[in-house]
Amino acid sequence: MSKPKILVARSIFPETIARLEEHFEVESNPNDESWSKARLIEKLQGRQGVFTTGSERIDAELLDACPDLKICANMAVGYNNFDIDAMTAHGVLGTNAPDVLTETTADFGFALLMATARRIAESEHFLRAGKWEKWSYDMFSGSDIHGSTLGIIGMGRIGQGIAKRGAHGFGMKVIYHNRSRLDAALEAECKASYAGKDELLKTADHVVLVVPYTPASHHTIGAAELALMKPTATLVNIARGGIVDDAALAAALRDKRIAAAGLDVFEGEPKVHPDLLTVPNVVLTPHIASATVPTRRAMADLAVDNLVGYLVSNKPVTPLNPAVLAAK
Ligand code: 8YV
Repeated sequence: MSKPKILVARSIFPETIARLEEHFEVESNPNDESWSKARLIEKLQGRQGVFTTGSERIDAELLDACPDLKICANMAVGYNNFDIDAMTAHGVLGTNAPDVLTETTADFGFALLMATARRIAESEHFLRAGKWEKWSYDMFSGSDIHGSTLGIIGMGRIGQGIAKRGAHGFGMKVIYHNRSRLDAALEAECKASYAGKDELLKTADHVVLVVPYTPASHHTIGAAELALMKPTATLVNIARGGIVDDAALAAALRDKRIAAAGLDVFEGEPKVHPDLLTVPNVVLTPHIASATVPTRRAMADLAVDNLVGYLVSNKPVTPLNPAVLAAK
C-alpha cells in the first residue's frame, strides 16, 4: 500500500522529518522558504496531511482548494491560524500541541516579567553602549517582584504555571481573570483569587497576559485598560499579537502612564510597531516563549504523533474538532 502524503510547511528538526518518513511520503521545506497562500495550496495538492507551525493560515479558501487534505497538525498550543469551523465543515481535523510547552512557557513569562520590572534589557543596552561612567543610587531602579501583586489574565495551564511561580517562589499575591473561574482546589494550588478584569488592572503591580487569541479577545488591553493600570505597573504579553493594542501601549509607555512592558508577541509579527522600537521601557523578544530545545522537540513530536495517530491509526492525540472524528 502506498504511504499517505504529507507536507511539512516550515523547516524543522531532521529527526522530525525522519520520523515522518517512516509513515509518509514527505515534502518538507528545509530552506524555510516563505510560501504564499497560493504556493501552499499548490504544495498541498494530493496531500492528506500538513505539519504547520502557527504561521500558516488554514481557512475555507485553502480548504476548498485542497480536497485531499484530512489533517492539519499545528506545532503550537495556540491555533488562531486555523479557522476551526471551516475545517470542521470540510471534514478536516485540526490538532495542536498543548501541555508539552506549559512549564517552559511559564518560565519564560516569568523571565520576561523579571527582565521588564528590573529593567534588565534597558540597563544592559546602556552598559554595552559605553554609557556607564559612574554608579549612582537611582540607576535603573525598577519595581519589586517579591511581595507584589501579580495579575494574570487567562488562567489556563500556562497562566496557572506563572501563578505558582509567583505565589510559591516569590511570595506574590496572585489575582487572576478568566472566562470561567477555576475550581476551589485549583485556586488553592495556585494560591490565586479571582478578580474582575477592571479590578485586576487597577490593583496589580504586574499584569501578565496568557489568553488565547479570538475575535472576542482582540485588544483585551487597549487605551482604556492601560488607563486603569497603576503608573508603576508592568505589562507582559506572551499570549498573541492582537491581544494588546500595540499603538496604544507604545503611547502609554512613551508618556510613562505605565512603567514598562515585556512583549514576546506582536500585532502583525514579525513586523513590530515602529513606536515600540523607540521607547526604552519595553523588553522585546521574537516569539520565543516556548523555545528550549527539549520543548521544541516535544512540540514537534506531538505534531508527528497527531499526524501518524490520525492518518495511520485513526487515533489523534490532541484533536481540536473531534466532531470530525465522530462524523467519519
Ligand atoms: C510557538 C506558540 O512557538 O505554542 C504556541 O501557541 O505561540 C509558540 O509556542 C509558535 O506558535 C510557533 O509554532
